[in-house]
Amino acid sequence: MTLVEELKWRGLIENITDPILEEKLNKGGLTFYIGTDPTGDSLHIGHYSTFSMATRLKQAGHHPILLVGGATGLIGDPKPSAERPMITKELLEYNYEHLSKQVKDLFGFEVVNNYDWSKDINFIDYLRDYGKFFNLNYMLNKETVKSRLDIGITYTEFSYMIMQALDFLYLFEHKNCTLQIGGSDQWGNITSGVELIRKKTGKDAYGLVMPLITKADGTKFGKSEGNAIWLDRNKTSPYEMYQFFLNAEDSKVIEYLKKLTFLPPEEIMEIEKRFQQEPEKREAQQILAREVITFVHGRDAYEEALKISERLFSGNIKDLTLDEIKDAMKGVPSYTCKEDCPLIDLLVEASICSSKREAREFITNGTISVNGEKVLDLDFTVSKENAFGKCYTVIRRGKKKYYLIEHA
Ligand code: 629
Repeated sequence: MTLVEELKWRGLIENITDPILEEKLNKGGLTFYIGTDPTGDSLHIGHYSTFSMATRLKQAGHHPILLVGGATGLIGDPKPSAERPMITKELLEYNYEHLSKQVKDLFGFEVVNNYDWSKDINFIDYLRDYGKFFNLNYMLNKETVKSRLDIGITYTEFSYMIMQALDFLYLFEHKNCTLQIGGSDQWGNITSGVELIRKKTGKDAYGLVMPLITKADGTKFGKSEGNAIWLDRNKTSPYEMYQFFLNAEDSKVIEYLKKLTFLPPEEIMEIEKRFQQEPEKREAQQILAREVITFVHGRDAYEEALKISERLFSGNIKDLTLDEIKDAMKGVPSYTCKEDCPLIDLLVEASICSSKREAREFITNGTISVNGEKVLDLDFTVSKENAFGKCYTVIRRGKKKYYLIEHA
């Protein structure tokens, strides 16, 4: 397979600005860039999916530049739903530092900041040197702007595409960067740059966009219980990430393997065959989790996540350290217990059971375990003394439902 054939097979190309780009991609040697705005202090799995494309191109002999938008982040890329609240310059700087470090550590790309070349452009020159190249009808026809016309868009956000176009022109002229890539939501911004370069220099530059990854119902991929899956392990632990991928939908998991991992096509096809025969084994999900977590957090973190997951599943919770328990219990329902409490009462208070009658029934039929041990004694008391580290009691109802009791 050529590079382009492989990218198509993986479903990573939604659109390109010129068919000739395919040849250039197969040949190697292009300098290209992808940009991100420092609107948060960490990348999330959505960014990972597009940045890993940059890694693929790098592996095929192209040179990536990662732009972190110290200037564009101050303006805000218009999103279809509403104007973005402006973030302070201090917060932007804080995010910038974290993001650029994260990208360097994770992907090892050269990082540039568009603030460096945008900050000194004076307003009159901006209108004379660049504004003249942007026809209003052209701008109004861009998807992002069109979708905002009825609800409203400020002049500030309306100007965003010009800023991004200036970046492309700058990198074209100063770093011989001839290609910009991004998710499909970036098509309008990228084509603005291609046009500007053509009008200003008479030369060709190219754009490539990837489809945005979705769940089976078409909604955004990368959230668990409404929270984003972050690449910063202090915001999303490797174990949480493990659970997220383990729960990938059967109808989507092969697509995710193609788009998010670097496993060679033959291997993915083999996994797909085995998966079709025994989907209940969830082997494809396990491999997906292994590959992404190993890339993002390293082998050790992956193995620890796996260990936590296996011990929770088999009920061997006693073998986990206090930190691992904390990690594992992030996001499970929790309840703070002020003093030692009969299990029956606690089950109701912590909403683990709906009534004392139900609590009694669950205990008697062996559905409830406390800190990894089945409890059949109706008079059992949950105590701080017997809690993990005198802090946490873990209650399991049935095979999978975990609850965390914190002892105050
Ligand atoms: C200046 C800023 C540039 C080029 C790009 C940019 C950022 C761009 C943007 N990107 C998204 C982001 O910052 O808003 N205007 O969160 C995000 N991106 C990765 C993918 C994306 C996109 O970082 O392109 O499609 C998500 O997968 O939404 O000169």
